[in-house]
Amino acid sequence: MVTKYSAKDIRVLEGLEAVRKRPGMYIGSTDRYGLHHMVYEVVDNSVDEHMAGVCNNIKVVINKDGSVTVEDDGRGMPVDIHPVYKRPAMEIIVTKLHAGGKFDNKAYAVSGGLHGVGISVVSALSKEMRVEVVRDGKIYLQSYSRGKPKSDVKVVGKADSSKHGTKVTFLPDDEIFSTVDFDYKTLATRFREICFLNAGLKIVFKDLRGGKERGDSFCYNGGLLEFVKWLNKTRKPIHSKPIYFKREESGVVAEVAIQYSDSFNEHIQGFVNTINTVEGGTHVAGLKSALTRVINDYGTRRGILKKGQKLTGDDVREGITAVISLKLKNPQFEGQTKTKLGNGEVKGIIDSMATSALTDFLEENPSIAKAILSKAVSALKAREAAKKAKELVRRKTALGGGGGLPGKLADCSSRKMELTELYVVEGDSAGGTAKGGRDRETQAILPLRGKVLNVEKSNPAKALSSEQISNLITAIGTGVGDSFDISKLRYSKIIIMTDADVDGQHIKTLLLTLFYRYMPQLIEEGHVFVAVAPLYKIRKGSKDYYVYTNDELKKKLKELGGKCEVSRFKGLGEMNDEQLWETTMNPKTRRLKQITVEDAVEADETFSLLMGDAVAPRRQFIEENAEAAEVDL
Ligand code: 0R9
Repeated sequence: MVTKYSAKDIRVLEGLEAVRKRPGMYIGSTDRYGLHHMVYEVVDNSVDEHMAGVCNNIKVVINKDGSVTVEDDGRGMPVDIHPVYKRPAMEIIVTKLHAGGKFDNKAYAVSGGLHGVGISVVSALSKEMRVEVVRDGKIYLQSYSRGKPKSDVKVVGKADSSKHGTKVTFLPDDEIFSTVDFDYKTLATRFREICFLNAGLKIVFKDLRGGKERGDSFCYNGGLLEFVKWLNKTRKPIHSKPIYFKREESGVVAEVAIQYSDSFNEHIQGFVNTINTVEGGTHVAGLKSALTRVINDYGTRRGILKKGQKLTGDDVREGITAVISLKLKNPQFEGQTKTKLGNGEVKGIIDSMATSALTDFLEENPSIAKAILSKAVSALKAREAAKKAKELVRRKTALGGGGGLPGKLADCSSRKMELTELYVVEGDSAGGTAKGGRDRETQAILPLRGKVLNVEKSNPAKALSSEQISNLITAIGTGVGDSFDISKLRYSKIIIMTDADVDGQHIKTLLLTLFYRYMPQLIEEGHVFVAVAPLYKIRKGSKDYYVYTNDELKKKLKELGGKCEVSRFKGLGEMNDEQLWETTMNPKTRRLKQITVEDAVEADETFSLLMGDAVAPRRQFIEENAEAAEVDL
């Protein structure tokens, strides 16, 4: 039935009620993303205070009861009586929704925060909130519940007159959020990023939840310079001093740090007003075009490039790690997740600014310039070799019959792309079981033997000519890199199915990195999935049941009653055709996790860590994740 609204049904939502009715409009969503956003929103207030030059320390604590406390040493929220509302400013800031987000835009030269909706939204979506302000020798306090004050602002004590700051504690409302369980790593990663982007700002982070106690402290006086070095910690840099510049033009302040490593990939991170522009945008485009031009010009001028030899963008970015951070007044965010900078004028501004800054840098640092050019020239040579190798593969498949598909592939019979799925399966034995269990019409199986070639450490020619990878690429049909063509995609879902152990995790990371590096559009358009394997097997009598989470295990045991044997599910190889079909392949009962660009970026980072040259961080990662790898996916 279609509901029709007439004028009398439309009620103008007022104030924070609107936020509780449509939380997604204000914080993006009510899942874990929105939950963590609540913390960012509060911390952003403190960061704004740092940008105004009056706050150096922020403390964030996840309390035992799951609430979060954020404390800063800024001026303290104003508490004087607001001339229009006749209430203390602090109460207005926390309880009134303000169009455009911030209460007083004048206070901020440039404001951070993805949604920038302000602390009143956090208050509306919290069961309880408490704000304490230290100013002018007094401590002020007000508490709220679901956005409504529980009492007036009160002076609750005296403070040293040199002390000042704001302390906010909030407990997210479990009636609004699907989860209220904060993830330490997610928050810590964002705090680290904030500190790299705001040189000198210190964030102390603590988790006091029972059994999970931990903490970190972030402060980087070197800012972006330290950021690129940190990003490169798992790689081998080819020059120790990063390229660095900070310039202002037409109201845009840009800071850029670049350091090349011996890796074969590019890692460029863009930020606008401290927001991570995961999808890139005009600032990144401007930097890339300047890089290509400047490096080509330098190479030609110095006779490093032969006549007619021209480096492509990919050549000059091979092995690059770069961070570009912009401060600008009216950023326009576009894209699927609103993390792509859209301001058209920015491209030209950054291009011209970076062209002059990079030219200066190369002229002043000839040995670094030489190292970068020699890297780019070998990329050019590898690209030419890869082209030849690709042509060879193409010719081989054209002559090979069977439509050129790899022999290992058990293809499906339907050619209706929208219906078909490719299962990429770890190992020949699980591959065999999957072949037996599948729906032959719509599900194709490609078994992968052993570990997929390490993409980060191989140049493209080697990666693409390895048998495993060329089989996978041929099966998918689209081609890779410049010749990628989505219209040739042979399956609408590409599903990675690996064991839930460390090896499986490894192969999954490798495959995601491969897709991210060579066929990113597959991920962007939602074609890549991971099959979630069950966590436990329950045996009652002669019947087996599979469950995916600890909660489901408890529920199922209760439901079954009596004597049951529970075992940790070890690998796909444990199941027969029918069981594999029921648990991981039947579209009606299976669980798939769709891979997002963020997942791929995370895999890419994990990958560098696992494959890079730095041993200590790799060992730490494996130790930290050994158990997680068994439980996750
Ligand atoms: C722990 C989280 N911190 C905050 O939420 C926080 C907000 C805030 C703030 C100011 C200083 N510190 C803060 N911490 C502030 C003070 C003054 C001017 N601008 C900002 C001042 O003393 O003149 N404010 C956030 C919003 C506002 N203040 C206001 F301007 F809207 F009032």
